[in-house]
Amino acid sequence: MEIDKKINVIILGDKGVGKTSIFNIIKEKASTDIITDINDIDSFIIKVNYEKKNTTISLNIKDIKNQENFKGNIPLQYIRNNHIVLLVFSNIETLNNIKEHWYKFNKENTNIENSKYILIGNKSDLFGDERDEIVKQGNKFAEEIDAHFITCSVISKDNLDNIERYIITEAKRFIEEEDKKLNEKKNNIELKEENEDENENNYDNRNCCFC
Ligand SMILES: Nc1nc2c(ncn2[C@@H]2O[C@H](COP(=O)(O)OP(=O)(O)OP(=O)(O)O)[C@@H](O)[C@H]2O)c(=O)[nH]1
Ligand SMILES: [Mg+2]
Repeated sequence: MEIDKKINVIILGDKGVGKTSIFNIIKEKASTDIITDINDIDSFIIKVNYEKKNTTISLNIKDIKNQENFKGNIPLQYIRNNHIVLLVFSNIETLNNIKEHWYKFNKENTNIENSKYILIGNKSDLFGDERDEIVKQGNKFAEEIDAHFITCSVISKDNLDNIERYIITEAKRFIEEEDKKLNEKKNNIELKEENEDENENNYDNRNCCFC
């Protein structure tokens, strides 16, 4: 039977870096309309077949509306259960805020172990003289946090397909890691039970020799 795995994806980054524009680009492939939460969060679902695991993945993509700035109050319930985090910036200053604030903010408040990150340098059409530095620093930080790094532009349509592609790759990676952890746990329990059985047998045999 097919199982449905739900993967939550949130878009974080400074005000105005292009989060909603990216959300709308990904939305073009969505299986549902946008659902607006009373608490100012927009979301939609993309369904993806994961044949290897006989599973359908429901990617629940979320965008926070009316965000003021980093200090603005983002309710922590939005941050708790995300398996994948898109960290969006658009220049060196907003990249620094990803490193100093957004990444830590997510790390400190999430309940998900091993959440996956995709670092997105948007507005590549406006990088100008900062381009080389953005690419250098983006690659370095992505390596530090085990993330994919892409630059893109919603305006010039540069590299946009790769955003969805990476989200799907990371969703599969998350599911594989979770399955591996579950199997290891199961194997450990079985091994423990086997050892216990063996000890019991040894005990019975010993008793037998004494009688
Ligand atoms: N030049 C350029 N402008 C862009 C790009 N992406 C978004 N913009 C513009 O940047 C502005 C802000 O984009 P949004 O998508 O609203 O940014 P946001 O991060 O959702 O902003 P908040 O929700 O206010 O935090 C808009 O005027 C967009 O048209 C891009 O790739 N290049
Ligand atoms: Mg927005």
